[in-house]
Amino acid sequence: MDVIDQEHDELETAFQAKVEAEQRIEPKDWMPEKYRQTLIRQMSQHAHSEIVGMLPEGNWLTRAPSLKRKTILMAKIQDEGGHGLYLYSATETLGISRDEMFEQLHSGKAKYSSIFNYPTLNWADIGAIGWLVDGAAITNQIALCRCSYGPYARAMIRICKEESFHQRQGYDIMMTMAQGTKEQREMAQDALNRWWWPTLMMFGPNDANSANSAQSMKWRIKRQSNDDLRQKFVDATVPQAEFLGLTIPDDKLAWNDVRGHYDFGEIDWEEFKAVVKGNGLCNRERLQARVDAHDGGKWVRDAALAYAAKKADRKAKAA
Ligand code: FAQ
Repeated sequence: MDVIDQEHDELETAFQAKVEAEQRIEPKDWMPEKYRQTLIRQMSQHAHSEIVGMLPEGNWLTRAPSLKRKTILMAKIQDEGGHGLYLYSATETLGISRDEMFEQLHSGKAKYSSIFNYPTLNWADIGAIGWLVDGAAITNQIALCRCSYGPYARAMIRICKEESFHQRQGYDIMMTMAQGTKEQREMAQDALNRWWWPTLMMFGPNDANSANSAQSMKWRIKRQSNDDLRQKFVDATVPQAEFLGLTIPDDKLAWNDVRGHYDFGEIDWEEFKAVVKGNGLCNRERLQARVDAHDGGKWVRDAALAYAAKKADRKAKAA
């Protein structure tokens, strides 16, 4: 082993010891290149999910059933945009530019959550997204508040607080509809039928098929496995559905006294793979909307840069 290799091994051992001692890794600290790349992958995909996630809900802004619901939905969607911005900023601390991240999204190289490739067909879908999708997001993100990378963990704390409001606003819509007319109850049930399984897919493949989990758990980027988080979500959500008087569309769903958890049916992994590959119901539409927004905003970015250059020039001349 040459000196450089030995030094690298020592750095890596010290890094792992720091992680295991629950000390946070900060942007200027030494980190293994693969740790940096794993974080860039996960955090940028998370940021993309927040931004793309604004689209299915944005679809209902002009058709919200009251001014109050419209105001709440507008605030919720703006929060998601804010989450994207904190996450892009946190990812930039790892040495990748925002332009590169957008390029990866627009070229299809970077993924975003499969859930946002499903359509929002009726108003109850907005309730189901808040209740189920934000509910699943919080379950996953509470664990990420203890992620070993400081900027990601800190961003998650505020994001979780906001997601908790989102989950409640979704549940409130579902409650109103579940207690409403027969048609409203049917809309609420239909939304639950369509969003239940895609929500369970948000947690990713089963642990046995999760390519990144072992390493990410060792580095304490991930603190709980995909299956453990999915189970936690199911256990928390079943009583909420019962309270609404709605039926979860899974005939294998049953409380298991021995395990102390709900058993549930198998996810359609072929559907999951197809959506992640880009062949879901709305993949093309979602990506095109992002590309169009980016292209449409070019003149604003150009103007901001020209203004900054002009100001810097004036300052230099005055000095
Ligand atoms: N969709 O080895 P693993 C939200 C990919 S935010 C698409 O288990 P990992 C807020 C995965 O990237 C929702 N791809 O991967 C909101 C990997 O491929 P790669 C987003 C998926 O990273 C609410 C491959 O499969 N939340 O909802 C999915 O260890 C309402 C193998 O998987 C986050 O991003 C999927 N569902 O674990 C906004 C949380 N699952 O990259 C608006 C942060 C897996 O190697 C409205 N992310 N893949 O090519 C995570 O916690 C993790 O990245 C997991 C996946 C748990 C998602």
